[in-house]
Amino acid sequence: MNKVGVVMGSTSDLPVVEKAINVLKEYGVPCEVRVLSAHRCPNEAREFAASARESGFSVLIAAAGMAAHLAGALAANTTLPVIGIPCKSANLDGMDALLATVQMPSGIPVATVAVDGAKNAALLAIEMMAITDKDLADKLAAQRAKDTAAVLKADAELMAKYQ
Ligand code: RP5
Repeated sequence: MNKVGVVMGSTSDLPVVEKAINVLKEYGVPCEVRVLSAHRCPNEAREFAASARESGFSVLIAAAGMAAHLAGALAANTTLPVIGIPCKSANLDGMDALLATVQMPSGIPVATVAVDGAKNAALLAIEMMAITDKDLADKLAAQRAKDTAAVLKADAELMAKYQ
């Protein structure tokens, strides 16, 4: 199976990014985790993205906060799908990173998840890999069924309590 690249702009993003890493591990999807800043080491970030396809990656996840250019900078240098996680920081509640990540120019897409939405970033990456992997698709469907059952159980309990 090909890998998912999980890249963050700083180790200060790791508490958020770990949620994505854990989901990828739960589904048995191999990942490589890197710290590569679009601003502090732009050459290394560019090289990583430019060689990602031949290095065996299928999807890249990029997490960054503040002027969050990492996902866009990676996307500019690869035609692999790039999923951006805007990370919340102290001053602007993540709105800065959200806009910097989501507002990509036409031709260079970044699939942006919610602020700190690391779990959905991992699930979206897995869904992309599941296009050609039936085992992964089955695991995703099983999890959806569990999630549905949990909501319906909570619904039945609430109805019983407040009837
Ligand atoms: C961004 O700036 C990083 O992704 C991080 O979210 C933010 C702050 O980085 P540090 O100053 O904590 O290294 O590039």
